[in-house]
Amino acid sequence: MIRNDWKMEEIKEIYDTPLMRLIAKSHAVHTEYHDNEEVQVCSLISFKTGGCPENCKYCPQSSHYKTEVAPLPLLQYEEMVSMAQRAVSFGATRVCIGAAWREVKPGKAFDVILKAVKEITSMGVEVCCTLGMLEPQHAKALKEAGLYAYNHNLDTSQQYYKTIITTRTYEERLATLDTVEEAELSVCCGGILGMGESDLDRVLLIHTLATRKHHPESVPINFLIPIPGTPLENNAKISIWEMLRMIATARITMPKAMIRLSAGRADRSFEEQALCFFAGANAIFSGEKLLTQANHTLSEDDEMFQILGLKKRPSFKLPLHKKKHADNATCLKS
Ligand code: SAM
Ligand code: DTB
Ligand code: SF4
Repeated sequence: MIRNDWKMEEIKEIYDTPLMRLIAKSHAVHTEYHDNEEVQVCSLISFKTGGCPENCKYCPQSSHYKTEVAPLPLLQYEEMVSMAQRAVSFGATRVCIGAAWREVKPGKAFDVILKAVKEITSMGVEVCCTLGMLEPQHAKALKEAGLYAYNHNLDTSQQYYKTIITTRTYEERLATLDTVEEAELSVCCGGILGMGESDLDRVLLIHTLATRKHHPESVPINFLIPIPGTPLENNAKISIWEMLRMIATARITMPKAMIRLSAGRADRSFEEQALCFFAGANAIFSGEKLLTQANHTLSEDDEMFQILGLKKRPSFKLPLHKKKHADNATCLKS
């Protein structure tokens, strides 16, 4: 059953369940709603890299910190299309275009994105964008260009947010999520672990996501990549056990969502990733680079898929339960 009325205490209880019991439960939920041998592969394209006016303490692209990531010229339309073609030829069924912007503004750069969204959608893959805050007219333009999803992370709990970012508010983030939903775009929204937040902050983030009227269709769970030059450069790596608790709790509370094992995968072994998939993660970002940071190579990921017997999830596939209903509807009609 899909619930939107989760109590904080219930989510905390799930999060605190003895680990083996927790992942057994989340695996069962995963199996009920998804093909547990399928993992969606999404490839990232950074249209606008670096020079961002926001001060997110974790981010290599913020202009507030001196990091190795120098601002780059905008990508050309042709470059984006050929990057997408390459990713699709390697099995990606979702392509996400990112921009280090505070918000979308109308103009030439946005027009290039709209054109690329149209062209990449015509390749038969789900296209996602992550461009910062959105006004309704921009969401509408993206939808009209064929955009499937929009990524906009809450990152952490409302209470911890202010210690990580001060150039925008949690409320602004939530407002953009509403705008995305109103434009009938699929919502991709998750967070980051390892920024110094408490277990309670993690539970609160899941509570915020799992009590939305509609759960996000995609929940990226990022693990902090500590970036030299940012205030979080010395943060400790979080343990696999904490990763599993977060993934399992997200899976149990939001059964239909795609749980995306996102940043911070590059220094994790096949064994660690296997546990994450078992606990309910069913999507990854593939390609040598995320937006600016190194990722596993394509051949490493292929080897992992082969060892674990995983297959790449086709695009536009619904969770099993939704599919059951869709099939019933067809039966009734025919
Ligand atoms: N500028 C847009 C925004 O902030 O919405 C989109 C791009 S932003 C880079 C997308 C997400 O990447 C962030 O919300 C954050 O969750 C993740 N991210 C950025 N830097 C990271 C890091 N060092 N480690 C882990 N995740 C990171
Ligand atoms: C998300 O939650 N993680 C991805 C995607 N959505 C856009 C981005 C991760 C970025 C990691 C740092 C970098 O490569 O710059
Ligand atoms: Fe800019 Fe997004 Fe990085 Fe924040 S996370 S500094 S908004 S690119």
